[in-house]
Amino acid sequence: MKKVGIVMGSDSDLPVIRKATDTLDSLGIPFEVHVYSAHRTPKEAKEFAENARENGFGVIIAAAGMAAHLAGAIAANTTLPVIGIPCKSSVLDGIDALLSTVMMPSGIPVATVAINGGVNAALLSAQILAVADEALADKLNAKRAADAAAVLDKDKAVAAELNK
Ligand code: RP5
Repeated sequence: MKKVGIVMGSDSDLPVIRKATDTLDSLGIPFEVHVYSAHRTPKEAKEFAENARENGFGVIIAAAGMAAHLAGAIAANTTLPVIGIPCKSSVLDGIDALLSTVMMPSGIPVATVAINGGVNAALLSAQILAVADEALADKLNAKRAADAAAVLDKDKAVAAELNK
């Protein structure tokens, strides 16, 4: 199976990244994590993106906060799909990172998830890999069914308590 590459702009983004790695672990998807910043270590970020396809990655998750240009910078250097996670790390509550990540000009797409959306970034990367992997698609279907069953259990509990 292709790996998911995960890049974060700072180790202060780790709590968001752990949500992604936990989700990938639960689906048995291999991943590799790095701290590469678009502005502090631009050379390393560029090299990672340029070599990602030949290094066995199928999709890249890039997480950053504030003036978050990491996902766009990674996307500029690979044609692998890039998923951006805007991180909440400043006085602007992540709105700065959201706009910086989502508003890519035409030509270099970044698929942007919610602010601090580590789980959905992992699930979207799994869905991308599952296009060519039936076994992984089956796991994703099973997870959706289990998640739905959990919600219906909560419905029963709430209804039993409040619907007199
Ligand atoms: C961004 O700046 C990082 O992705 C992080 O979210 C934010 C703050 O970084 P630190 O000052 O905590 O290293 O580049």
